[in-house]
Amino acid sequence: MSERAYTHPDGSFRSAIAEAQRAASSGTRREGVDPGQVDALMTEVDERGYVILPELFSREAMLTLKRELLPLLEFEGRNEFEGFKTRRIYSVIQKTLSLNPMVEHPLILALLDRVLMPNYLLSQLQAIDIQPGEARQPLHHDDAFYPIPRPRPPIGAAVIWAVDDFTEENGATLVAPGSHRWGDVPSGEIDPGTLVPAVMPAGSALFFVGTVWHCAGPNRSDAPRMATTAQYCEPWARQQENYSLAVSRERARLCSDTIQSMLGYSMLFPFIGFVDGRDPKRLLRGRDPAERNSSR
Ligand SMILES: O=C(O)CCC(=O)C(=O)O
Repeated sequence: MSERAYTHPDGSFRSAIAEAQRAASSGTRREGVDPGQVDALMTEVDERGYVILPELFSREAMLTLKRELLPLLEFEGRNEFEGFKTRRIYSVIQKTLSLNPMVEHPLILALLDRVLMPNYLLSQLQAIDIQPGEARQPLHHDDAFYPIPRPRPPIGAAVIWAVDDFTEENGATLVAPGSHRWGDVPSGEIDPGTLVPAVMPAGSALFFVGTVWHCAGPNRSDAPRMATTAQYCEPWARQQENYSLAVSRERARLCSDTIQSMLGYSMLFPFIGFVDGRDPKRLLRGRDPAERNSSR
């Protein structure tokens, strides 16, 4: 995906900030990540809107993760979108830190660095366990709730991690290749026959930009299909999960600096995200200025 194509063309304030921040971060190299590999993956993302990253975690790691997540899967979905035969975990970081290595996997961060502005945010984090007999989820693209007409740059990006093997039978995510370039299309006009299942072994990741149409496939197998998913958004966009309320400060302190930033303990300088006129990360280091003032 060419960054240039997604640069705001009007020379506005926002554009100037974006340019300055991109320039400041252009020297950033994610530890252990080959920039050539990222270039090649981004070529695929540019062409199709998504890319599969095989086996970033071991099958054993996924089995351990599954054991951790199963007791937290509390309720069935409440509508067609959540899936009436699908169980989800929300507010994940408040409940377990076991998804953190996925959220901040270096290769994922290296891709996000190319798609979003620095200090991008975590928008939501979930586990999704699709039970046998579940129907296909309604088609959607993840940044559809930002009311900005398409075609346009993505406002977010997402990763779906296969905790179980993803197969055509058990509900592998279905993606519409090239749909990130579409204008505003009613979902009913999309031919389901053109959707491609993201078949991948456990521990693999499907990375896609927020403009890609996709959905969970129907689970026609006799076993559940577990995934985790992290969505990220531009630092100027509102997060879907309200992390300042969903994740306590004590819990955020247990996270890495990167995840703290993604939860919202960061700023898009100079004016977005401040607390008491300064970087909110101070709240995790010292005393809360709101507490200080309210104690007077
Ligand atoms: O579980 C999947 O494969 C996709 C889920 C999804 O796209 C969603 O719930 O937004």
